[in-house]
Amino acid sequence: MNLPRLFRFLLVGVAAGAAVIAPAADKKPLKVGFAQTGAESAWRTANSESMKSEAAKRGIDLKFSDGQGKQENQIRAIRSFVTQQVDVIVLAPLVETGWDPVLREAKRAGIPVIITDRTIQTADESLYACFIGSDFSVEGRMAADWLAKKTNGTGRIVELQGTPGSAPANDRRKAFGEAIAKYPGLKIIDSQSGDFRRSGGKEVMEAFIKKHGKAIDILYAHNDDMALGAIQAIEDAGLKPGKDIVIVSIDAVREGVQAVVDGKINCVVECNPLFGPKVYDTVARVRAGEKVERKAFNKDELFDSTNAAAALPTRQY
Ligand code: GYE
Repeated sequence: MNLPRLFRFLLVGVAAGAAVIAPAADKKPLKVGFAQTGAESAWRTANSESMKSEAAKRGIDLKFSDGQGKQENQIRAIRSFVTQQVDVIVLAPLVETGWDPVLREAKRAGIPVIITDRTIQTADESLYACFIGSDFSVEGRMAADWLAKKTNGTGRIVELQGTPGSAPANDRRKAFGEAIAKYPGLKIIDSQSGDFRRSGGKEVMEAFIKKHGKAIDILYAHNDDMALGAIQAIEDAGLKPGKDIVIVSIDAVREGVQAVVDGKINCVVECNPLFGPKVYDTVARVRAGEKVERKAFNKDELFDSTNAAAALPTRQY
């Protein structure tokens, strides 16, 4: 028996003994460790806020770690959650691979892990309890289908990818590429990462315009922040976003939907970040040893000129 497990074993023994004399000991707040990727986008800010405010509402003792866009920081955070003996670990994994060793450490310590937001690739599915987030392949397909319809299946596309190696960048790229392959007139002429950041979107779009000039008909951005950065680059080049270049992006943060209303983005596919309540419901169930859905996907919509203005006042993020 390793040390953490022995410690937990003793704790359970002590708790069981204490329960006889002090049943209130059971009321200890749930301790949850959340390893967040960073603060790269408006989506991320809304997601962190949802996780924090919902924890406060439920009296959960939340240990929040901002990974600052580095996997090694997230790995360190998980290790510290194990040392702090949290009840459940929640991980929003920056990238898809490289989690097995640290997840094994959590498993050995008997601490369940819930993966949220982005999926991971692992050979050992027993390393996490479940996944909660959006289906990025569906989002990529929704963007492609909308585009194919609006452009009659023709146009030269530049693509702004998210963080390299992340599930949303991988899935949004792959699903979009497969969907537009049905339209021989739609071609991706360039594709680079803007790291899901507004500054990245602006820089890469400047480079695209320098390289391809007027040959760009369409921009597909893996998130709104990069699209908003790119809009600045497009306007700086004397072009009209939404007209000279058709823009499709993903997230539907308030500023993104506003840009649709303003005619600068043509379509945003929703990716809802407000799943704090769903995560903590699941934390409680996992903690109680109940069976939970292996993969729970949020339902996402799409906004364009037909419905953005009506939706804007009710956007929550
Ligand atoms: O689309 C992007 C954020 O993982 C779904 O990460 C999330 C993505 C989101 O930075 O804005």
